[in-house]
Amino acid sequence: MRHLSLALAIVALTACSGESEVNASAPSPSPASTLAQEPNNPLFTDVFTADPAALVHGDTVYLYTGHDEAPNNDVFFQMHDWLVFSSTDMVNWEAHGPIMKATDFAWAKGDAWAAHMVEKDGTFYFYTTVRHKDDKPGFAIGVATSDSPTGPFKDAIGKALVTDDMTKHTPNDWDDIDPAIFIEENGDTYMFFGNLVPKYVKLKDNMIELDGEIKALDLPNYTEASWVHKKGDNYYLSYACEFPEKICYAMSKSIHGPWEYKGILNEIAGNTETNHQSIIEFKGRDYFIYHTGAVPPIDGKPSGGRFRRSVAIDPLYYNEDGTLKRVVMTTEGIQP
Ligand code: FUB
Repeated sequence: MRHLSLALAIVALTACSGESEVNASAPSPSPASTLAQEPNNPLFTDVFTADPAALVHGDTVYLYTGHDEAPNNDVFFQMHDWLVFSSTDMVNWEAHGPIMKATDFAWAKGDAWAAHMVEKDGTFYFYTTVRHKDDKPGFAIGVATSDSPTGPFKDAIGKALVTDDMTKHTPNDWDDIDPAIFIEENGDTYMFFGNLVPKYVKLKDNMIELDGEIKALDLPNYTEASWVHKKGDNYYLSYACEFPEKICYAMSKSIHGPWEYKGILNEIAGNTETNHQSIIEFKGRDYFIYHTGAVPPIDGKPSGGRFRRSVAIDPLYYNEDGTLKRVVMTTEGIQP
């Protein structure tokens, strides 16, 4: 891919200068020549990936992504399955292929939107957004399980965990999307989700049933993409805000809030108006994982963009008081 970028840049430079041949003896600027280091963002250029959800398991990070397959950026999302990649250094990634398709949920029509993986007692639980069949129209949340982080995953309950008719906060049929799971140290587990109205609900110990009512939260400019993590005694709820989407965040001393809004964590990412973040600590460093539309046209195909997104990673830094420093999105990404 880097070679291809270089070739494309040379072709473009030649075209702009009106020269008909590349002068092999002249120094030719390349994308890499503007960087001090190799470009590691986006992570993958042979497949479009979106909505990252990373799971740290032992000495490995498993990165689950949506899979953008829209033929160009004029059509809507075409997302049929979810992919997984793994790394032990956040630089080198191994692709393991799809873990399941949206239609593996027999009750789902398709639309493999954002998901989240957690592990409990040796079982991997994959919570995800899909479009439900017409008996319960609208987007829904399902849960699938496996004894391996790379799957295969199977529907754990044979029906949706959350359907559109279970919440009435907005008239939209896509307002129950983007599950994000947080497991407390005592094992209590909560699922955050929503579009326009953020919501959360406790899960039973079996991880596959709701335990109580779905509650709405009040977070400024909330759009979607909740993600909850904890550092020290601070809880962080980050989310896509406004549209085009930035990533904003709030902090609390309890999973139940109150959540204090802290502002923008990441600005609008290049060439896509959605965003979706994942925040992890791995081997003593903190990471912010997101998507951009930054893949250039390859082999004459349409470039990355709003429906052809690509996952990227940059470091995340905390201030002394626990607040988060604004993310700096880079082309270099994570270096060895
Ligand atoms: O990828 C489809 C949808 O776009 C996700 O569910 C949202 O978070 C947004 O990224």
